[in-house]
Amino acid sequence: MIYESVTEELKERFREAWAVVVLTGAGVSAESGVPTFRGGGGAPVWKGMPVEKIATPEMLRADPVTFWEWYAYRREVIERAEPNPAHRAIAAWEEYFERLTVITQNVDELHQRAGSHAVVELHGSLWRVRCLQCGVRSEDRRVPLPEIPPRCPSCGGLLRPDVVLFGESVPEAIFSQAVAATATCDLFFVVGTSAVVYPAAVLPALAKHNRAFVIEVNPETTPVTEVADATILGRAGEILPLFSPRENGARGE
Ligand code: BV8
Ligand code: ZN
Repeated sequence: MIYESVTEELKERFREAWAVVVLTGAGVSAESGVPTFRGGGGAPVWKGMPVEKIATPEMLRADPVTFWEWYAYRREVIERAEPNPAHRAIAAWEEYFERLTVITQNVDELHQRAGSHAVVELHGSLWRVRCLQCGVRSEDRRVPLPEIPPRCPSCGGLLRPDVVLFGESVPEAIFSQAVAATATCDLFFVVGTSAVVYPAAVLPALAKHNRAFVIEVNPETTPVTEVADATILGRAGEILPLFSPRENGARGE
């Protein structure tokens, strides 16, 4: 069902919920000035290449300079970006519900910067790196990077971002956390994702199967729209703050 605004009925669903999951994609960071992948369906993101081509282990091996130019660019954009009202609204919801889990496809850590604590990073974080030589994983927030491609401080090996590239699997422990939260929630938000990338894209259907109420927030319809109980056509930064627990005070007050 398509909605142009947040109705009283949807606010009632929000107030009544106990265990909430918010699945987010690049659209939740769009109003922070972080470019989306434009529907995840083939639009070029860097030097004419779509995300499906550049965000691959093949690209990292074949052309580490071009691969890392794109990630260095994204790190610079994200470092300058601030969480927007969508990230902040989701963070504020945490104290209102018995359980609130953010499952994000994003690698920008803007949910954490907005104050969210329970964040499942399906695709990792571009603020962590891993050495291809010695395997050491570490946090790396240097902007700009001292060299492209960056090298491991302890063994000089090539570093890679600690993200899940296309063709790589989401770590089992991470995905089962996402499945567990999805299978036991009564309200499931899908915010700012084109829902074409798997396995993240199976989660809305799993939520529906577990009889959660599914609310999609996106300026456009997506494959989730036919699964969702409500698709609110709008920008996350405008829509999410309208579900404000503030009005109702914390539960039980
Ligand atoms: C796996 C890396 C296999 C980190 C990402 C052929 C070959 C190989 C694999 C496949 C194949 N065919 C299918 C696959 C599987 C593949 C896949 O799903 N491909 C798709 C394209 C068909 N999946 C994988 O490869 C996954 N792994 O399957 O492993 C396997 C299986 C078993 C055993 C071993 C191995 C790995 C998937 C993870 C890939 N890594 N990122 C990084 O650098 O970011 S995914 C990448 O695309 C992004 O990270 C992001 O997560 C995703 C894009 O999705 P969205 O977040 O939805 O962003 P998008 O731009 O698409 O959409 C934005 C939306 O926001 C839009 O709808 C827009 O309308 C909306 N919007 C805009 N503004 C706003 C807004 N909404 C609200 N408010 C606004 N203001
Ligand atoms: Zn190393």
